[in-house]
Amino acid sequence: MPALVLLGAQWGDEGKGKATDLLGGSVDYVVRYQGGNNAGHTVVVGDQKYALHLLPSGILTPDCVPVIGNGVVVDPAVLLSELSGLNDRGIDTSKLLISGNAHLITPYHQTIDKVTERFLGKRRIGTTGRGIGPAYADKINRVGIRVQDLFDESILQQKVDAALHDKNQILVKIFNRRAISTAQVVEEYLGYAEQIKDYVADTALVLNNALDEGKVVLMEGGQGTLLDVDHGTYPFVTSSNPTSGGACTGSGVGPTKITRVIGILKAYTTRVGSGPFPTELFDDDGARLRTVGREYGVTTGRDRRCGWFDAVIARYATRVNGLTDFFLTKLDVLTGWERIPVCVAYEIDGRRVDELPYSQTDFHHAKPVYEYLPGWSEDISKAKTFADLPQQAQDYVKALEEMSGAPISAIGVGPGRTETIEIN
Ligand code: 2SA
Ligand code: GDP
Ligand code: MG
Repeated sequence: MPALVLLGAQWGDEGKGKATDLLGGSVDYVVRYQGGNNAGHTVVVGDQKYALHLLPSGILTPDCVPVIGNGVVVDPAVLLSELSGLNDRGIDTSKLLISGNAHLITPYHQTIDKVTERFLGKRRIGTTGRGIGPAYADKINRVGIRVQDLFDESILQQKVDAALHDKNQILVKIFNRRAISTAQVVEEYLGYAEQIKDYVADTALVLNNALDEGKVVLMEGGQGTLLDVDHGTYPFVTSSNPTSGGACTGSGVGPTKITRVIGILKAYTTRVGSGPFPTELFDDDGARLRTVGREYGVTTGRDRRCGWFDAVIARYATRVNGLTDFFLTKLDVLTGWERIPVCVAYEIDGRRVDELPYSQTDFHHAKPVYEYLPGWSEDISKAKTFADLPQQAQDYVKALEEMSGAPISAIGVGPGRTETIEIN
């Protein structure tokens, strides 16, 4: 039986949390495979709203095993506070599994994230300040601390010491900050060891055994395709691989086990942080998308930048992820516009370009080429079938499907679980 991947097709915040929660009832495991507590995945169940940062959205489905895979960077303080927050609301979190190979975020990663952003000034990435980039940098530089290191005090001490050696020089000499003490970090992290030890497992083995037994595994991406460190708008990206390849490396499940790759696609576009965004709006339309769509960062509370749908990006997401289908979200937010612009191509230095340019300079110069689709004014939030949608909304969905290169298998018409149209 299969593994499925669910990921963001744009710059994140497409509604992955809701989509994962929707599928939760039909899968046995939900795995986060990259990122960390930079993510903000919202799930609305009845009158309850949950904002998940590090934990997989499947944690809200009683029979589902939530897994934090080896590709995730884990801040143990955030992990414990997220778990206790859910426990206080009556959610059972005891099934959680955490890979012993996942890397840890420490306070020095957060410090470096923040001072680097300040140092970059106008060229800053607009990170979430959670220490994500510096933690991944240590992983790649082979000086990272892994979850399993928490259970051997001497190893932990040596590794923290090694990791802090260069960082303290940089912090003190370049950034004029105080040095961080190894002893303090070790003491704090040994305290976490006791509290998380029962969750730690060889998750790659668990998942592969489960797949062999016919169980269904859903891999839930954080952020989105255009924030991928390899395939996104580098350097304005996160430091991991939200694209489908990352699901394999970040979980230990091989590509031959994956039978479906779902791209979550917002009916318009948003982005938080810096970087190019061809369809960004600076006018009343942008402000209206933000207000109606409640486009504010789930982790940082920042205003999200808003713009029209960009089909060039959607096609690119289909290509680099090998998408089998899309869930189109937030169609309801577009209700009330007389006509809706959709970007079908770019104009770059006087040329029409139909595919995302690989050159970052070209992408910075890309201007949207718009087609205008008729809007609708009816409330669509109660629509249960595709036929319930007004003709113009049906035509908008069909046009997006045609331009984006993969079928749309579900449509979101509101934040709640039931505000979804499934298409067979
Ligand atoms: P980082 O912190 O190193 O990962 O930041 C690098 C870039 O990645 C972007 N990023 C995100 N984009 C959309 N949503 C994210 N999660 C939160 C949310 C964001 C928030 O759900 O709203 O609350 O601000 C997320 N996480 C990282 C980030 O903006 C940088 O462009
Ligand atoms: P994620 O990071 O991809 O999980 O998305 P976020 O949770 O950061 O942002 C998506 C927001 O849109 C959340 O507030 C969701 O509750 C909300 N949402 C998801 N799907 C829909 C939809 O179809 N319509 C509306 N109006 N809101 C939605
Ligand atoms: Mg989000």
